[in-house]
Amino acid sequence: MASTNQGKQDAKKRARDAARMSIRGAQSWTPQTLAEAVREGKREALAQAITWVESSLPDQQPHIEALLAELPASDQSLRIGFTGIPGAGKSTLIERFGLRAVSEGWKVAVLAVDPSSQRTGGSLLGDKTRMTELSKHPEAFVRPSAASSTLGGVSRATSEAIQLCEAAGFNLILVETVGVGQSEVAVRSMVDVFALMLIGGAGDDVQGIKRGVVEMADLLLVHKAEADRMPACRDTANAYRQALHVLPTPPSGQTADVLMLSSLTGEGHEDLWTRILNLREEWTASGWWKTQRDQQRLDAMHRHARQLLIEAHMHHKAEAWEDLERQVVEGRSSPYSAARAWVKLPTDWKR
Ligand SMILES: Nc1nc2c(ncn2[C@@H]2O[C@H](COP(=O)(O)OP(=O)(O)O)[C@@H](O)[C@H]2O)c(=O)[nH]1
Ligand SMILES: [Mg+2]
Repeated sequence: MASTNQGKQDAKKRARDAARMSIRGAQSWTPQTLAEAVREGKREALAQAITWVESSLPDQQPHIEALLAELPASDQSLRIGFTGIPGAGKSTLIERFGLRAVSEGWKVAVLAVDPSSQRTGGSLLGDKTRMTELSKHPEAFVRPSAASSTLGGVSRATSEAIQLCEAAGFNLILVETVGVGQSEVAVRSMVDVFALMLIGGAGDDVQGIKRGVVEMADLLLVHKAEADRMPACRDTANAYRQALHVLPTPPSGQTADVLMLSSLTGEGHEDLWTRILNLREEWTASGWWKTQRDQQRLDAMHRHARQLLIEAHMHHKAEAWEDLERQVVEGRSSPYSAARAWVKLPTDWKR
């Protein structure tokens, strides 16, 4: 038993060392040299920096902190989140939307959050191939989902990835997230404008749309509105327009707009772009733009604190965690007492 444990420990240590090597990268970056290269807009450096912030290794944290301290987010950027079930057409829309933006001089970064990617082995992998034109464009940067064990990890990495992209000079940040649970909430708290994508004609139950998600959205996009799908899309759009009237007024003070669009024909894209720029203008004037960003910075701080505490404890007390889990499963301890027992263990706890 003891030797198996020892073997396990050795394997874990080897895996940790390998992870550390790949995070530091082939070049031995320091936070300062990496920050400098990101500021110069070097893509490999930006990719490497995002890999750093995705790391949850406790001894990487000081490097990450030093890196982020050198690279502040920008107040001049525009951050837009797109959510919707798989197949709603998010990636297709983002590619078209992004290409249009670069043609107008924006520098576009696309980030994806997919909490299901661990289970499916990376369901967003196809996106990179689908956003083929955008990912090849010199004024764009496309980063597929980080595979992380927890949603906390994915979202933490994403909010920092936004900051890094902005420091690298990207001023339009597009975040794609699969609408399958908490990821929408996480992404909502990172973007200025949040769009929910619907497919015309499909029922709410099919679309897996929850009222909570509709309430978070600034824009509802009835997608794939073209040709013989138009009547169904019109019905869906009208149904949502009516439903929105009975929902509470969102904190922005503005009821969400419902737009119909197709990324096949491009119909409605002009309207979407105008609507987003109008929202920015209106919310800047009303003060909501700044209020929302201030609140988001505080949310991020709280999220980090929770995550760092858990990670720090897990690093030192992983075995105790497993013991306590067993006690809970076997009914020898209640979930609450087990959690308390774990938190109260000293960090230098040894079996
Ligand atoms: N008819 C139609 N199909 C579309 C449109 N946008 C995307 N699609 C198709 O819908 C499917 C899913 O698209 P994708 O962008 O991968 O969806 P995602 O999973 O939400 O990212 C693909 O087969 C696309 O070609 C559209 O505007 N109209
Ligand atoms: Mg996609």
